[in-house]
Amino acid sequence: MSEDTTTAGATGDALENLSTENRHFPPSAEFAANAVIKAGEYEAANADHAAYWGKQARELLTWSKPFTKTLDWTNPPFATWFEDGEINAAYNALDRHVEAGNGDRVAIHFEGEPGDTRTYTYAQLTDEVKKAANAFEALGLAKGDRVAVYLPMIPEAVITLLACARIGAIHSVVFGGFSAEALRSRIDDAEAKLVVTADGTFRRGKPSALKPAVDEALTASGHSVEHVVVVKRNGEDVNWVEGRDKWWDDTVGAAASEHTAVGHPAEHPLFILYTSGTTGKPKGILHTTGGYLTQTAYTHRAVFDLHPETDVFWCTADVGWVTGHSYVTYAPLVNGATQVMYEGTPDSPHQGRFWEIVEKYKVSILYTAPTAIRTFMKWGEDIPAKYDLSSIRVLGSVGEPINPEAWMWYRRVIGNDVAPVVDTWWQTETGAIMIAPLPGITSAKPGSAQTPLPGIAVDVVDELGAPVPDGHGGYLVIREPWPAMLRGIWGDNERYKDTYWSRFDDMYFAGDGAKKDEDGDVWLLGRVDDVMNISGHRLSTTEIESALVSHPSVAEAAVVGAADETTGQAVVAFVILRGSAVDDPDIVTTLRNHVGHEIGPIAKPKTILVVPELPKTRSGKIMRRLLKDIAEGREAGDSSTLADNTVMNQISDSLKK
Ligand code: 6R9
Repeated sequence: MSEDTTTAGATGDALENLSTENRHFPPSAEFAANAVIKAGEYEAANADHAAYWGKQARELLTWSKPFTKTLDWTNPPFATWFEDGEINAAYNALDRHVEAGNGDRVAIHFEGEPGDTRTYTYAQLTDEVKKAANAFEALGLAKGDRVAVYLPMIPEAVITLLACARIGAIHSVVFGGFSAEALRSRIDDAEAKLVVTADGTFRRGKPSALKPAVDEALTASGHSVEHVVVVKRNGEDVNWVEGRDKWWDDTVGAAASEHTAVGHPAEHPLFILYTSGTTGKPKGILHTTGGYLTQTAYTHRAVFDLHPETDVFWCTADVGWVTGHSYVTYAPLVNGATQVMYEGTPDSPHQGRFWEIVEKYKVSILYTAPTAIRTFMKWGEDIPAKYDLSSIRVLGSVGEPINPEAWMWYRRVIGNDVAPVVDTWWQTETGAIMIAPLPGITSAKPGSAQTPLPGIAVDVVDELGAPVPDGHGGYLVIREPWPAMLRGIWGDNERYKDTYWSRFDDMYFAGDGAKKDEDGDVWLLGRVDDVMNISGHRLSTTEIESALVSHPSVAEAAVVGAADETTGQAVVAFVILRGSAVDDPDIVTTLRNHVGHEIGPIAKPKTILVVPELPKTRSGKIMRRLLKDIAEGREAGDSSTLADNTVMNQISDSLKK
């Protein structure tokens, strides 16, 4: 880890705050007595981790061919789980619940942003997925083909993903907030044959288009896409390419609802999901079927104390992120739960929308992100106070560290001072939750994810890979393979080894800083690399820098994530302009829009500072640490290793003007 990429400053501050945290919230006797996972589970798992996961795989899933092997780790870092078994993910999420007599149970309560609603029972959702599977096959899609999915949060997103899984096609969801450019690079990398999209969606009461980005992404010749299936959602006019484009209603709508699911090998790829790394090029994280389904289903049940007959689960994540894969598309349905799916933003048409939805559907388990919680805090507690939130039983948090104050507010205001809060740490790469309290067992501590789940071996180590003693901080690692672990980076095994398995011997390096407190509980402290976390979304500093320098007016750019009260971090860019751009009064707006066009609106810098120079080491590395000091309004720290030590003064002088 080079000096300029660590976040030692921020980590140090976080440690200060944590040392004063001594509040504890044990489960009530009643909660503990009715909990799905009871005391003794860690011990049961510790006897033999692989055997424990084998037991979960058999109990939670239906296999068309039972496996005889659990873990194979003879070729690290490439693991296989349940390798000789066969399973169909869609059958597990759908058909088997109908066959078991639960076809009338609601699978999805959909709430559109404009207020339109749809309800799908398990029987209805099964029919829709079968139709989509038939339609996709009729378009020439076969097992192993890739499908790019560029959809809003509407039921067709879940239907598309499950239809792909059913026929063994590999989905690659691209978040609807990403640009045509980002979509194109992901389509090309995975060589997708089909794109599923919509005319658009709604954002804060207005139609917002998606199809034009697909058209733009497919203008270049030589791409792999044969067909584009378009869901009609907002009714706006769209361009149409005859032969290539098909309306969802004309293809899926017209298809037969009979379709037999066959088992796929447990290690058959289920999906690719691109995520930002420390370099400019996003990584296509590859997940396979059996292990992924096992751990997502297990964690959904254990961490949220799911009782599928009575609970109503709502995960607010978009399907464009891993949370929307694991805890919207797969786990809730595999577990036969009833869930809410919401298309829009929390403030449309008013700031009480989330609580209105909780009241309307009697949501009992809510899973959202700290950035949303901090926004609700800012809006004030009189807003949730207007709604009946008494159905809430368990509250989950994911995406970034949750500060103790937000945790306390969440529990008190949304959880009526009784609902356990579970802070869940995991990553696109881990596939499923890895560290979290178990609500019927753990005495919860505000702000800490606390304990690796049964069967998961997490540790915090120092620079050299030695475990740190309790009370100390270091790097978060995972010591053993786990069922939902990524199986690689699409098309790039070397990068997989380099990124995750080369920093420490025989350990997975997560890229996060962490601390063990005096009880041995784990506290997450944020990234230790060049990955930023904006509202729980991962963005790479390098990727945004590349976007900035691709503009003709920019000579050089450096990007940092600066602490932000609401979004956790905010993107701050320092740019050196070329020639006459210096006199252009609109340059900042131009550059923000350029980044929006290159990557997507979420990547637009909150602040762009025009500077004459950037601080660099003698080897030419930008010292982001110093820029971060400026961006966070601090006196810049030690700059003795700069190649030119007048640079920091030049920068601060230029910013005063
Ligand atoms: C699920 C998801 C992963 C990165 C991860 C870490 C941060 C996620 C967290 C958390 C502290 C938590 N992160 N959950 N940090 N506490 N409970 O968010 O996946 O988008 O891949 O991001 O998010 O830094 O490394 P992904």
